Amino acid sequence: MKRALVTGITGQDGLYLSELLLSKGYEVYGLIRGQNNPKADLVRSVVPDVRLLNGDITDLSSLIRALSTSQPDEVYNLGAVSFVAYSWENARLTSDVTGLGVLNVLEATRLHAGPDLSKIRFYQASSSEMFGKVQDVPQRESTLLWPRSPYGVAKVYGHYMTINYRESYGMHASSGILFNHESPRRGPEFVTRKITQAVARISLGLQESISLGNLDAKRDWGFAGDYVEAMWLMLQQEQADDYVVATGETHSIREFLEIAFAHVGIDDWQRLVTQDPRFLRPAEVDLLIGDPTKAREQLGWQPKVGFEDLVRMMVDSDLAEQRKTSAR
Ligand code: NDP
Ligand code: GDR
Repeated sequence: MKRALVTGITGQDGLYLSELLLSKGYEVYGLIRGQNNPKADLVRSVVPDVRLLNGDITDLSSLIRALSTSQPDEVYNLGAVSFVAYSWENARLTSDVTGLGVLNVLEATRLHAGPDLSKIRFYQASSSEMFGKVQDVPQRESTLLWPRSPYGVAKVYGHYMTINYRESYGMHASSGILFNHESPRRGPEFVTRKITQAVARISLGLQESISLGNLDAKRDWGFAGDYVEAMWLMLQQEQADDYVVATGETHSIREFLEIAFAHVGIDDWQRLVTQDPRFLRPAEVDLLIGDPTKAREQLGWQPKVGFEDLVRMMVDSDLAEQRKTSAR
């Protein structure tokens, strides 16, 4: 039986990845931080077979302890301060967690493995946010990185440190440059879930309108359940490498709004959306569209859920959740 250690277990991807690994027969250990993490119950209810270990990716000794307890064959580093807007207000914290945290996990893994480093495979959650002010359209593995937020800068550090551990120590360390991926488990601070929650509430008469920032930004949105499969596939390859994981399609926030509102029978959605400068960013990433050719050809990976189905899945889930909450 293979063993995996997953950081960021309480997040969207941590939950989907654990479900995938458990379904493949892995023993899964999840790193959870804090004295009394409010999301521990969520993890226990969604994936009760995951064994939770206390630790924080900013704390090297907690990582060494987690590695020693779990003895993993695979380490997936998903833990991060992941909300881009928050990263301007907390640039130092973001650098410590999203940037230096990667170094800690790499170093703890190297120290734990000792001379036989090849026995552990490592995955780093890199991001399309690293492309920022994009230098190629579409963006691919070789595209010059030009991050536009403290989050993006921290991810670039983690990305290159992962490559450096591969090149310096021969570590099986892969970096997945994942484009935005969403699901009913997406945090409500991200634009997709903010919209689908509001659309559900507006259609049930629980909310009047939604306030947003830049509606013209374009993203390459896929389904998180599909993307965690690519993470796993990367660690099953003989050679570690870096891969863009994306759908190859891009859509604006406006298009997302249009499909979400249409799904609940509202066509004149513009009257329900207000723009609030508080949600604008000091520097925006205007356009993301990935070229997933390498992942398709080398990993045999492709997304299964298309954009419109993703939007509808999220609205349906929020409708069900809101109905349940308002019936209480
Ligand atoms: P989430 O924000 O849902 O989850 C982030 C996770 O990181 C949470 O489990 C959080 O734990 C954990 N975390 C935060 N700080 C620390 C810390 N100091 N030590 C240990 N864990 C910590 O993110 P996603 O699941 O969406 O994303 C997973 C990873 O993939 C992240 O690294 C993100 O940056 C990256 N990524 C995400 C993309 C996306 O579109 N979703 C695209 C590209 C990359 P807690 O609950 O305790 O806060
Ligand atoms: P992003 O996701 O920054 O791409 O990072 P987010 O959903 O926060 O923003 C996407 C785009 O929507 C615009 N936008 C708004 N965003 C939010 N959150 N709230 C609003 O009200 C709003 N109005 C407009 C933003 O300006 C932006 O252009 C996500 C995270 O998961 C990162 O961790 C990950 O690395 C990248 O995706 C790939």
